[in-house]
Amino acid sequence: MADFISDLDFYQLDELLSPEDRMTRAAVRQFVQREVTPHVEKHFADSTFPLELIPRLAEFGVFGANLKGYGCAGMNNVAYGLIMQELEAADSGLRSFASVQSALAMYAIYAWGSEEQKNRYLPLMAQGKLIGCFGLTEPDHGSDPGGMETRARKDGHGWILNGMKRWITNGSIADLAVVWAKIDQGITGFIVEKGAPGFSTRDIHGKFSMRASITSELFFDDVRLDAGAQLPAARGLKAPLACLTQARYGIAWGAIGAARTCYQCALDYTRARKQFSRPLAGYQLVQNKLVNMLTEITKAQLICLRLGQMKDAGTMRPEHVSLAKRNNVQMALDIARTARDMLGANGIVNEYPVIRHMLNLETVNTYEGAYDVHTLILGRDITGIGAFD
Ligand code: TGC
Ligand code: FAD
Repeated sequence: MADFISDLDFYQLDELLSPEDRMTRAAVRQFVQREVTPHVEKHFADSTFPLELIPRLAEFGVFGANLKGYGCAGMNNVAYGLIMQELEAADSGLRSFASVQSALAMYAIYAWGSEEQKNRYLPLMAQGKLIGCFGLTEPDHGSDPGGMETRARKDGHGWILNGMKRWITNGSIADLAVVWAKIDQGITGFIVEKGAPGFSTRDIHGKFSMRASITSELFFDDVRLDAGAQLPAARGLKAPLACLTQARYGIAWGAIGAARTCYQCALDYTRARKQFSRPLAGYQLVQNKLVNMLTEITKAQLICLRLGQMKDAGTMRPEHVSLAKRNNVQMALDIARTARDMLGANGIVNEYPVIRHMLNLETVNTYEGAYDVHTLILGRDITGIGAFD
């Protein structure tokens, strides 16, 4: 089966990338084509995550790629975004694994952890020898994480943690969970290691989306934690939300990868498939769809490149990321749905990657701030009036 991984660059944005960034992208793209796409449909069908890829991803410096020190690659944010794009060109689940490890679990420790925590966990996480997950969402609190019910109470020098998290990527395969909980002073974060008495996980089955990704529930039943398990600088909802900004940044780039694959597949298919007198690509209605796809992908690429430059320059605000995540994921989902239609009956089988991407993107549109939550974040930013409740 062709992989449909494409190098679409209609506006010659490659000219704006450094040679090092282009080399990083080329290496990850080649890796994805050789070692991921040949097997990803089977993982999606079997609902398994390709664990064997973890050390290989670490060799490319993927985990914590844009963090400095502690064994991390210290790449710039454009290079990090390009990596996310190549991973998601194969499957959103692969990008999600890297996002959760890097932008959520590692970043939480990097931004809010003690020196001891950073030295203990980050080098091993960069090497893929320790896997992390990030527990914010609860069964009754998704878009409103501030309402969380998971609680930690002081017990001598340590803590006792009780509660539950749901929809947690990498949950059951993680060696450590970054868990957000309420204490008397507000919200804070804890590092809970696998095997801690009272900590258990259960995988969520029956997903039609993100099947090549593990999604779990986390349960905390009187879990006793040392004082050293708390992230000392994590005070208030701002701490987990700052991690989300990092992950949303990577998703905005990643979604372009999924869109690119669907576009390339629709282009190749309609050029080859004849109906009535000529190839489908020779009909005006089909060309209109292809041109709209190309236009939207090009706009998304421009948004991300500028966003990456602003992130590197330190001028990026969370609202800038909301615009990119909201636009690019909706764009990719629209392209995947249109591509699915353009393939006709072949659009529903796993001989082509389109329906897998389409189903995955339904999740990507929901997680890390649903589409309408980003609408409200941006609405509040431009009007000064919050419309959340
Ligand atoms: P709000 O009053 O807006 O904010 C509280 C404090 O946080 C600050 N802040 C942020 N800081 C950094 N980055 C952001 N994105 C921030 N958003 C807000 C804000 O300035 C304030 O600071 P301070 O100093 O004044 O205290 O809080 P709110 O309760 O009104 O909530 C606003 C809302 C709805 C935007 C927020 O709760 C939200 O983003 N909800 C969506 C939840 C979400 O995205 N969950 C994702 C869970 S993780 C996940 O899905 C992983 S998927 C796997 C993968 O990534 O691949
Ligand atoms: P809800 O908050 O119930 O929202 C449902 C709908 O209502 C959405 O369309 C939303 O836009 C809309 N809505 C909500 N509030 C408003 C409002 N005020 N005004 C108008 N409309 C509104 N979470 C983690 O913490 N860690 C993870 O690793 C993680 N991984 C995930 C992996 C998968 C596969 C999935 C599906 C989810 C994952 N999540 C994770 C959870 C994800 O972040 C939440 O699903 C998401 O934040 C939305 O929450 P919810 O599903 O409870 O939807």
